[in-house]
Amino acid sequence: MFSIVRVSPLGGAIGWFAGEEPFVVGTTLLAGNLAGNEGDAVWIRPGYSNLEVSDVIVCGSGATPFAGEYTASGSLLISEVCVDCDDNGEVDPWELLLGTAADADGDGVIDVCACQADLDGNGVVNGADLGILLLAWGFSGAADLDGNGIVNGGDLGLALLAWGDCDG
Ligand SMILES: [Ca+2]
Ligand SMILES: [Ca+2]
Ligand SMILES: [Ca+2]
Ligand SMILES: [Ca+2]
Repeated sequence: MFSIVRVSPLGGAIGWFAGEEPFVVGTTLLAGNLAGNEGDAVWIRPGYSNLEVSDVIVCGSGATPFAGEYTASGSLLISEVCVDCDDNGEVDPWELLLGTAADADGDGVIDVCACQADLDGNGVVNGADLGILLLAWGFSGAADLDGNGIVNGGDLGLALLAWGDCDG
């Protein structure tokens, strides 16, 4: 038998207490979870290792998204920030997993955001845009490429990913 505290496609946390039978968590987004104790997104009771995650995205969780042993099949993406570069309220990797957003060049940045890092709009992401981003460091605004409310290292990473000509 098992007990699931809460599983939902958008926001939820899983507690795996005593499953005798293997259980698969498939195609699930766990966004923005915090646990009072440990296992901010998923907690597995010590001694059990039969929880399987398959095509799961965990983002915006506390410091320890997983506590306990689990097996991963399919894809498992764990990231600190729930990136939503197009501000449509949907976590981008989740959109890519579901196929509701396109990423033609497969770099993990959805196509509509390909040129978002071109902050001065001249068709190329280069040092000038980096300068604008650094000026906005610590603030919100257009340079907040991942939409987490602050311009910081995550946005710098996205700008570097988009470096060069805008071709999307
Ligand atoms: Ca999005
Ligand atoms: Ca892309
Ligand atoms: Ca530019
Ligand atoms: Ca940001």
